[in-house]
Amino acid sequence: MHAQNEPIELFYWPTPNGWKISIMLEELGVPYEVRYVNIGAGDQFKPDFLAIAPNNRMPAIIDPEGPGGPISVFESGAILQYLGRKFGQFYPSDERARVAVEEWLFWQVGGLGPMAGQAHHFRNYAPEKIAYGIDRYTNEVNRLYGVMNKRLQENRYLGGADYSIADMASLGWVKPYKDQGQDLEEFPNLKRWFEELMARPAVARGLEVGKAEREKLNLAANKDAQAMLFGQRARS
Ligand SMILES: N[C@@H](CCC(=O)N[C@@H](CS)C(=O)NCC(=O)O)C(=O)O
Repeated sequence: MHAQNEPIELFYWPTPNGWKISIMLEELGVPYEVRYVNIGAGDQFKPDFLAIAPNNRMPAIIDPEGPGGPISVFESGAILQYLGRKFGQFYPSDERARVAVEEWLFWQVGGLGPMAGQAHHFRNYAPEKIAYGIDRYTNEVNRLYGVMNKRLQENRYLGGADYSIADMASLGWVKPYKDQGQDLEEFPNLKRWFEELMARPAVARGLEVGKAEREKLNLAANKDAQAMLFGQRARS
């Protein structure tokens, strides 16, 4: 595996999108340093962060040992691919296997993540309980869980036979399944996958990163953080 001498900087907050990268870095066992981006306090709008992550969303990384010099990467999927390519792990180089991993990686980034995020919002954070929004996103997450469950009936992992960045991407979004109104008993293959992954020591370490910070923020009760995160419009 490629050696990493200087630590990778991880711009991070402990949420499902942040966990993808803390898990990957723990799985790789490469040195990294966490730079907390407290999204409830507005750190995502600081100019230094926007310079590497123009979408004002974490995670992002800076690899001081990038190709030809330091490189920054934003968007969790792009970060997972970058790290997988660089270290030659959890992202197969065989084209067929790679395509399967990419299918499920993009499925998570474009589907499971946004839909589960909306389910969290309408179920747990919206100031009014809007039945239409709750039902729409709870049902869509249920459909997506069904898609994963079917895939995992014939494949041990989402990408196929091997554990990959596609699994790391989805795990953090299944972890809060109760907040999405889901019951894993309905999805036995997904439950088997979830329990296997949660038992991996590197996954446990990745999920621990910044846990205390997350508990301090308590978004459901923190009106200032909600004002920072909800109702954003274009900024000049
Ligand atoms: N598509 C992005 C989504 C990242 C994202 O939504 N991050 C959230 C936390 S889970 C965030 O930074 N929110 C800050 C904000 O809403 O201002 C990715 O996969 O990296």
